[in-house]
Amino acid sequence: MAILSKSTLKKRGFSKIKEKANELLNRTIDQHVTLAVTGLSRSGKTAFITSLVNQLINEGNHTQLSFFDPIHQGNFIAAKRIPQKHFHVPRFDYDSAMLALTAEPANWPAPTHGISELRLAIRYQPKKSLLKYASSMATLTLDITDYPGEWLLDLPMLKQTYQEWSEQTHALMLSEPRAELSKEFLTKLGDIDPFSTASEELLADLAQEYTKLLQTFRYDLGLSVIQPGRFILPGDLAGAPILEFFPFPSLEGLDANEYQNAPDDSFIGMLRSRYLEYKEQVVRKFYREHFIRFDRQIVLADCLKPLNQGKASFADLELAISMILESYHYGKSGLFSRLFSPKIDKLLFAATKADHVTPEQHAPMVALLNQLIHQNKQQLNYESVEVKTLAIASVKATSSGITQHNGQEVPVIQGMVKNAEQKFQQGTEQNENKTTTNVFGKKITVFPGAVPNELPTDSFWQNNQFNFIEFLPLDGLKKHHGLPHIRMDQVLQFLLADKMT
Ligand SMILES: Nc1nc2c(ncn2[C@@H]2O[C@H](COP(=O)(O)OP(=O)(O)OP(=O)(O)O)[C@@H](O)[C@H]2O)c(=O)[nH]1
Ligand SMILES: [Mg+2]
Repeated sequence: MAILSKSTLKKRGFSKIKEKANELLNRTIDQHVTLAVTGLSRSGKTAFITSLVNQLINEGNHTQLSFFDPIHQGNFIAAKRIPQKHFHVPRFDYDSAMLALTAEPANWPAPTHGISELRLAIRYQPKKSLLKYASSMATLTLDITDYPGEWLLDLPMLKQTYQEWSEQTHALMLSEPRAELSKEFLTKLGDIDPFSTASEELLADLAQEYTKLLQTFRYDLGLSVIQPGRFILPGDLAGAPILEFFPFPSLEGLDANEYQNAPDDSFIGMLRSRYLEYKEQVVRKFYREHFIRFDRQIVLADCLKPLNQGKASFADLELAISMILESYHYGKSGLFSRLFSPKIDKLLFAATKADHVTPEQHAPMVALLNQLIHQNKQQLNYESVEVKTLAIASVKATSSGITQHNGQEVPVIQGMVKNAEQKFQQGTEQNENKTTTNVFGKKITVFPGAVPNELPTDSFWQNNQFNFIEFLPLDGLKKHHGLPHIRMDQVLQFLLADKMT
């Protein structure tokens, strides 16, 4: 039997104590963050999560994260993907997103339609926290959840009866730009006796028509206030009867008693019970099962597209943001706090696609987003939630520079145009001589316009036109290199740095 020296025994004893202390501290010190990423469809959630994961797992390999203290101060060690916590929630498809970005020619990841999750283990060296006495290495587990911002638009429904919701939605459908498109649907509803026995088939057809209208509002008119949000992004509820209802226009004039006593199998009775079921089984369930678990939230907003699409689209974004904010309205009187017990302690609002504009426009972008968020500041009470706004590009697709125009220096950006194919077919002046075989090779240099630094007024809309162009990702991106970005390091600093000291 080998005889161990006194010093070896001492060392062993010490490492045992260290192990025990580490175990204890791992249990007591919070080393887990659940980060939720949301935003309306096409706001940039998939690109954002892909970039965030990419920056962390490839740190040191062409990454630029100098404003993220754990890297700047040298305590970041490495990060890797590990199996997610909830097996019943779809996995965030990082690999497909990276495949699209690194393809030749490069492309954006495909749109997603529901909730997904991804888990990272981040190794770091504790320098300040108590952990440094116990271990030279600690692990921060980061759970990231991607979910459609449209789902948050449904929160206000929880405090509305079917009648109230119908009245409010009807009013919206009577005002432009929705009115013209809604006419036919509203006329059809006007012909129905709400107390007559419902036909399931007719209900299903009308619900489908209402869903189509919502899709047109969102995708053709660029409007943001879509209720119920699940109708255009149903996730796993696609085709379920719980989504087969719609607002009924003429409830205002109904006798309250008559409405209350409407038989369950009447049109109004069926619509009302499906509405109630939707609130319970879809809206409330999402908040109960997912939302209350989130520690930190990032809300992404594409303010440039609504600016491009004009006054109505921008006004609708304003309204949608105020509806989304209800989920973070933590005041004692806030609906949300009364219904649930949220625990979010940091909330980041990011204006995405900052690479669509020249760098000096980033400050107005942030100012504009701040106004969108804080215009009802008096009513908003975030209490213990720390809030920040940033202009970011998760995957930078342009380069910026200065050009001379009429003897003056003009800031410009350069990138590959996304829908060059359409422009080619229309035969715009620059490309008349080219063929469509080179559609993805069209590089353009532009000054896309100035971003207003406050909410645009009527006269502003009359005098200004925006032309923020969509770009393709840069060619030549590599799977194991950090993706080019704008301010992703500041995002990480705000969301994670305090957990890695
Ligand atoms: N130039 C640039 N474009 C971006 C960036 N992020 C997103 N985009 C553009 O915005 C589109 C939508 O981005 P996604 O990340 O798919 O947005 P999403 O919120 O996940 O969209 P849904 O899955 O449809 O809800 C992309 O296809 C790109 O055209 C960015 O950082 N820079
Ligand atoms: Mg997506």
